[in-house]
Amino acid sequence: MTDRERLPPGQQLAAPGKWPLVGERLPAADDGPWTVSIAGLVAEPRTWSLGELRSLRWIEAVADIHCVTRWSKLGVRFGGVLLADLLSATGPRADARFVSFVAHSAREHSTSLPLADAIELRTMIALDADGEQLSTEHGGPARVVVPGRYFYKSLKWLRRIDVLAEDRLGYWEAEAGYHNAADPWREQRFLVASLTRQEMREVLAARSFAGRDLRSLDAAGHELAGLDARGALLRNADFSRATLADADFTGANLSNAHFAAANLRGASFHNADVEGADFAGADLRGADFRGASLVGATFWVPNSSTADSAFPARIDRSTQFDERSLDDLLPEQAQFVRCAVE
Ligand SMILES: Nc1nc2c(c(=O)[nH]1)N[C@H]1C(S)=C(S)[C@@H](COP(=O)(O)O)O[C@H]1N2
Ligand SMILES: [Mo]
Repeated sequence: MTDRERLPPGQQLAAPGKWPLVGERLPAADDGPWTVSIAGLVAEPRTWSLGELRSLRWIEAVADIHCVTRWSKLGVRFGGVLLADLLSATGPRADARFVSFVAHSAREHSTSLPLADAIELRTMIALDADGEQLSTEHGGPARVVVPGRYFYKSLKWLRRIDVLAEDRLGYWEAEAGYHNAADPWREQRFLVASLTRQEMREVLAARSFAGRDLRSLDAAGHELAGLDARGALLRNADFSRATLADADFTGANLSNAHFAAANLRGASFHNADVEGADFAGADLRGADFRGASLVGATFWVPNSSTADSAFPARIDRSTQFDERSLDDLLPEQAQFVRCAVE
């Protein structure tokens, strides 16, 4: 298969050799030698040290990473052990249906999968990537790797695997509305809006966005010039074709938001999270992206099939970026933006 064929819909390749960091940057404080345990609905709960894990049947598997914020990194060779091998050492009970992975991290980050899917997808506990020990920022000394699911199912700093009868939603699935099934080939990115249709109409009429949880808001085509949306949670919000001149999105979370063909002249995205957001066809003259987090953001779509993204964003010298955020852009996007701001 060519690289293109290996890219699920709406994904772009990260620059060769680059592996963006997403979510938590560090595990919780060191509390002694690292262990991984299996608990819950098993005949015999068990705990392994890192040395014991390395002495089990060792698996090398090449996996493609697909982040929900629209970047992919193909062909990472992970080394580790199969979840199935650990599970069979503990003997899951007949009523076991789900596994929940729990991290040794500040918020006890977790994510879950149906047990049958986890096994069928050849989920592994990875200790190595591309022949070296996993770095701490990427989940070392032990992370989950679930091939064939968005990467938020691949938990960093694995400490415990709970075997459960009922599902227990993970951190992103519960807090950010990420889709619990997470199949990149079906673009199962987001599930739920935080508001009802009626609540959305009220918020749009009142134009009071600042600091609110408005994820998956549908504001397509709305007239919202001068909007105050500072610090708002607007993941996956739809602002396609909206009028947002001079809108203030300072510090907002706009990850995977849609701004195709929107009027954003003079809008501020200062310190905002716009990872995976789509700005194709938007008017960005005078907009401010300084301090914004831009991994996976789109400013033009090669061979676009939708009218809203048929044209590249309007970017010129008056559009402000800083070097660090430009550096985060995926290669095709960086090239376009760097040319446009000259
Ligand atoms: N413990 C923990 N694991 C996590 C996360 C997190 O915030 N905490 N984020 C998830 C998400 S959303 C992604 S895309 C990947 C990112 O892994 P990376 O930073 O190695 O690229 O880790 C996943 N596992
Ligand atoms: Mo992610």
